[in-house]
Amino acid sequence: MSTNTVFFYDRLVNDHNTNEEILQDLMTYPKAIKPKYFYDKKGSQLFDKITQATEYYVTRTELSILKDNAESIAHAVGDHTLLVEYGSGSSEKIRVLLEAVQPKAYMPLDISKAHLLNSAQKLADDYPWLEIHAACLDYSRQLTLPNTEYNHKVGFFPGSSLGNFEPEEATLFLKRLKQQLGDDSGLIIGIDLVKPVEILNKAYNDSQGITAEFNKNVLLHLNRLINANFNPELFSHKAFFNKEKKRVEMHLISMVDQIISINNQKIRLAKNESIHTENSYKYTTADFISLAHSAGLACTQRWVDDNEWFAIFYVE
Ligand code: AVJ
Repeated sequence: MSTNTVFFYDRLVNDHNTNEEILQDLMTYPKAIKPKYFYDKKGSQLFDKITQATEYYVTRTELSILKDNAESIAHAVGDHTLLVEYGSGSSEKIRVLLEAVQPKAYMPLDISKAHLLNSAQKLADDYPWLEIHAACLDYSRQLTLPNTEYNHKVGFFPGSSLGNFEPEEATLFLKRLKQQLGDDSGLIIGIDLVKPVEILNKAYNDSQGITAEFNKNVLLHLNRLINANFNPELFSHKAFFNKEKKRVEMHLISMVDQIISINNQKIRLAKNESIHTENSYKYTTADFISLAHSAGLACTQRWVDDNEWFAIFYVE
């Protein structure tokens, strides 16, 4: 029996503009699908499976940094806090922070409604003392946070999801986070660091094919969202580290010449043509500090693992 209720805010807008934007990205050359569309119910489940894959060091490494430095992070965060998580997914990492920080309230934000509700309810059961405000929304859009009584807001943006943005977009995004969180705020941000290319390539080409399935699943999501008829079996998964741009790129490669119908429009894909589905930018510590700086933010602390594969920064 649960006595701790979750306040829920449904703010996901899937409007005409969204569909137009998806269509535009598929009609320009090179074709692209924004990575936020990975996360339908199935996609969120597949992502959770990726985080368990041996080759995908990202989640495991970040979690170990959180655990090893929980006290120090809690000290940076301070008291009387509202923790706001951008892209909360299964809300697993936050557990470490909840225990160390003992915040007043927690506000998970996620684009995937079923996943968000599930995770928030589990958390409410496990932490009866915690006030939870869950908001289903697309955090890449302009937004105002649901109103609460807490002024000291600290953002948690884990997993290196910042890497999905182009560096210029990332700067604007960090500026916006600061505005959303207010004057008396801080930000805990997880950043995947530049590392040897073999490790990166393996992490996005796991041997069980989970990442490939995750990549192809975006097509099934679009089929429902914009009434398209993609057949995922006619695409192959491609992921590699682009050294010049310091990013892992994911693509879906059309294995045949084909025509996709989307509502009453037709889109042609040549054999071997790519749909670019994700960039995952990797940063050096210096790169990230200067990115934060360009957003008007200062990095006051950094926590890393022994290999320096991943870093968690506190920015103010
Ligand atoms: C959730 C964006 C951080 O880029 O590593 C994992 C997504 N894509 N495997 C990442 C992802 C392929 C992930 N982020």
